[in-house]
Amino acid sequence: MVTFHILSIFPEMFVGVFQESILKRAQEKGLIKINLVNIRNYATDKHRTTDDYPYGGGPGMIMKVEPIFRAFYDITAKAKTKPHRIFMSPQGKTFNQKKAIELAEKKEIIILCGRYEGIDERIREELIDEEISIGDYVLTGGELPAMVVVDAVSRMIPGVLGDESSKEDDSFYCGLLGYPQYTRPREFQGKKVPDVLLTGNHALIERWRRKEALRRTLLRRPDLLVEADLTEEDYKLLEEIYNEEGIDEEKIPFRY
Ligand code: 4FV
Repeated sequence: MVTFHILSIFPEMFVGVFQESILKRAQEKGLIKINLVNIRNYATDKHRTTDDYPYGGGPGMIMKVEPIFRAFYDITAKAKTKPHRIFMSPQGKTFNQKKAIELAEKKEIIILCGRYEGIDERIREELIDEEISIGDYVLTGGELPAMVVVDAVSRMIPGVLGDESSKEDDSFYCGLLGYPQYTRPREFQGKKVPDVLLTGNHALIERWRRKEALRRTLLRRPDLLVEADLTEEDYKLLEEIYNEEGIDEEKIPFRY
């Protein structure tokens, strides 16, 4: 089981998100535990202040150090194992499936959600093990990024996804983008489902899916192909794709 301790001044933002579908069932099955912590509960002044003006001037406000330190100490004191402490910020390493798989091995995870212009630097220095960004853009708070991380990590915990094999087909899980999927009706507005998918010939279907995953990755994310561990069969499929896509192999922007 993974316990997520989420520190925010807007913990109610998470309620709806974690009370639906897969994440709701994962909590019911005891595979994940979500502990929503309101940082304001650790502010001791009568206005329960969690932010203040930046030293040196400048726009906006900064999250104060004391309430966050008290919250971390309180959670860490109660935790069974030493929590892995994450701060969501645009200055962090960009989140990806590899990181989601790694974090799914943890027992206790603290996720600090920033607001305003950010946090007092002493929090980063003393309390944070790693900083994670969900992308190169600036949000109003770290809550949405925290939801993204909890969702992606939870999917990698055995038993959370109904059918474990479904994660094997995930984009990025095997280093490639996903292959095209179809369901009924067999024909829609003249657009037919590829015949191969109706053959029941699993080897043929597997080959087609691998080829389409390679094609999509080559055309949309060639950078991923460099990282992906490709088989001899994959190279043959890529040859076919070059010819079908009229791609001059010489122009292939990378060698693998
Ligand atoms: C963010 C991101 C992000 C920065 C200022 C919250 C905001 C505000 N977090 N990936 N991109 N955070 O934009 O993780 O405090």
